[in-house]
Amino acid sequence: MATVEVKVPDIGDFDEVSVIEVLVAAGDMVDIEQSLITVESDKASMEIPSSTAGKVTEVKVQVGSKVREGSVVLVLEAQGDAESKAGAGKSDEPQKAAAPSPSPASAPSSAPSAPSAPPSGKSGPVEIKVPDIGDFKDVSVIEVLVKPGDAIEKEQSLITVESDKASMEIPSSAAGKLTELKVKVGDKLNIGDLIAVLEGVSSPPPPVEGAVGSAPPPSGEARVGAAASAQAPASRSSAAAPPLQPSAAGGGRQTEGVATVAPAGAPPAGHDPTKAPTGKLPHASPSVRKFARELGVPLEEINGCGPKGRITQEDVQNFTKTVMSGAASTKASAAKAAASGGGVGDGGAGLGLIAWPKVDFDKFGPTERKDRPRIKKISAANLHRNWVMIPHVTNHDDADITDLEAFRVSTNKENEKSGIKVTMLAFLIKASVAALKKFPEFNSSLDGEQLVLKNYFHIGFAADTPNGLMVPVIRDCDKKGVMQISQEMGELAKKARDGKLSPAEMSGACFTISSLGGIGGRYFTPIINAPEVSILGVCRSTTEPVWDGKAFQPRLMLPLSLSWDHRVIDGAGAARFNGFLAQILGDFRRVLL
Ligand code: CAO
Repeated sequence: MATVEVKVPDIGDFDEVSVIEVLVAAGDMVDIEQSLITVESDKASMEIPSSTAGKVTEVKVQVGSKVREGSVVLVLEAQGDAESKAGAGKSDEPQKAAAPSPSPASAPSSAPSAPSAPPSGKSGPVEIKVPDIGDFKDVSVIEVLVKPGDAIEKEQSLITVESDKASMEIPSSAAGKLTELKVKVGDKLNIGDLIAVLEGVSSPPPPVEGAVGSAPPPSGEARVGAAASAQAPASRSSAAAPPLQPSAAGGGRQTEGVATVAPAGAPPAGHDPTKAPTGKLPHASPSVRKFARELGVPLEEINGCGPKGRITQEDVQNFTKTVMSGAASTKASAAKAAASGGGVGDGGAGLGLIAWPKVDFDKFGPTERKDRPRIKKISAANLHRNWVMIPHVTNHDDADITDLEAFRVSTNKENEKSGIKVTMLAFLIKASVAALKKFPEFNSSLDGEQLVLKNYFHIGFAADTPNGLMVPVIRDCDKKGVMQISQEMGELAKKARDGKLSPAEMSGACFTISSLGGIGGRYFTPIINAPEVSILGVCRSTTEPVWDGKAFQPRLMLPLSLSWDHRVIDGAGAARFNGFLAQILGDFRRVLL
C-alpha cells in the first residue's frame, strides 16, 4: 500500500488560512473528493477534499492550525485505483484536487462577460443567467434560495447547484425585485441558462470580463469552495484585475454574519458590512449543508456553535436529537401543530421575523469578544424556546412575611450550632407544595392534547452560578421539613456552583422557584421551565406601611411574581394561587390545614 501525503491544493490568493474544522480522524476511510478539513480566511471558508482514497493513518493538522498551499493535511494509505495514481504521492508533490485546478490567474481568459447584467445606469427587466462555473456541466439545482416578489440584492445567492464534485451558490449579478423564477430544485443547469428575471434593477457597475455573476471559480476552487459562489471580487475595475481573487477585507456573505464565499468571491466595492443581513442563508460549510439537507434539518433554525456562529455537523446532530426526543420541534412541525388545534408544539411558528441585526460594533468604539460558557448556550436555547412557545402571563402579588421572617431568624439562632441555615426559599418551597396540592393544574404538564397531572412534588430552584443559570431539583418536598429542604438546597446550590450537578439532580421538577431575594429588585417576569406550566419569581422583601383598617403598620412584604402557561391555567386560577401562597406565607400554620 502506498503512503500518500495529502496536501493543501492551490487555494487561490490565500496565503495562510486557519483550519476551523477537521472532518476526519486517523483510522477513517476516505474517498476521493471527500472533504478533509474546512479552512477559513478573513474572507472565505472552503473545504479541502482528498485527492486520494484510502485509510487515514495520521492527521497532521488540528483546529486552529494555519495552513497554506502545500501544507500536509494528512497521511493515508492509498487504496484501489488511487494507489497506482498515488505512487507519485510518496514524493513531496501534493496530491491535489482531482478536478483540474487552473491557477486563479489563468481563469479570466476563459471567463465570459456577465451574461445579462444591463449596461450601467440602465434600469428594467434583467435576466440573471448561470455564469461560467468552470468545468461543470449539467449541475443540479439543490436549493432555491429566493422566490418571486423577493427584493434581491446584488451578490445575493439565488440558488445552490451541485455537481458530483462540488456545491456552489450562484449569486445575482444585479439588484432588483424578482419577478420570474425560471428554475426549481432538480433542474440541470449549464452556463448561460436563465435563472431569474429581475425588475426595478439598480445600476450595476459595467460588466467586465468574468464580472459579477460570471466570475468563474477555477474548477479546482469550485470543487473545494464550500458555498462556492461565483461572486466577483470587490475592486475589479478592469479586465486585467484577476477576477478570482477576493480583494475586499471583511468580505463574504454578510447575510451569514461571516464570510463564507469561495475564493472567487468578495463583496462588491462599497459593500456595507454593517448593514442588516438579509437572513437568507445560515452559515455552514457545504458538507454540513448537504448533511442537513439529507436529514431534512432546517439550518436556519440552528444556532451554530462553531467559530463565528458557524453551524457544525455536531450542531445538526444535536438539533436532530432534540427534535427526535420531542424536546423541541422544527418551525414547520410547530406550524402543523398550531394548525391542528394547538397543544404542545404550537406557538412560535411562522413568526416571520426579520433577521438579527448585524452590526460592526468596532465602528462605534473598542470591543472585545468572549466565548459563551456551554451552559449559557444550552440554557439560552431552552429559555428562548420556552419564551417563544409558551403563552406566558405573569401575576404579581405581595405576601406579608413579617411573622415568618421573625420565626426564620429565631429558628436560625436556635439552630446556630447545627450549621444548617433556614432560608426564606425553603419556606417558599413548602408553601408552594401546599398551593400545588390545592391547585393541581399548576402541578401538571402538557403532553399533546392531554394534561399530565402529577402526584409528586419535586421543586426546582434557580441557582445563579459562574457558568450560568442552573435549576437543581429537590425531590418529594411534600415529605420533607423546612430544615431538610434548607440543607438539601444548600448542598445542591454548592454542587451547581461547582459545576458538579448530575443530570438527575436537574430533572423531574413540577414547579420552579426563582429567588432574587438575596440580590434585590421588586418584581420580574420569570420564564417557565418547560414542560412545567408555572414558575414563581420572588424578589427582595421590604418593610412597607400596610393599612390594617385603623392605621398603617410596618410590615415586611415579599413581592411574588407568578408566570403561568395560559394554555393550561387561567388568570382567575393564577390570582387564587398567588393569593393562597400569600396567605400561607402570612400565617404558616395554614400549611398544616
Ligand atoms: N428578601 C430579603 N432578603 C432575602 C430574600 C428575600 N426575598 N431572600 C434571601 N434573602 C437574604 C437571605 O436571608 C440572605 O441574607 P443573610 O445572609 O443576611 O442571611 C441573603 O439574602 C442571601 O441569600 P441567598 O441568596 O444566599 O440564599 P437564598 O436561599 O435566598 O437563595 C439561591 C439561594 C441558590 C437561590 C441563590 O443563591 C441564587 O442563586 N439566587 C439567584 C437565582 C436567580 O438567578 N434567579 C434568576 C433566574 S432568571 O434569570
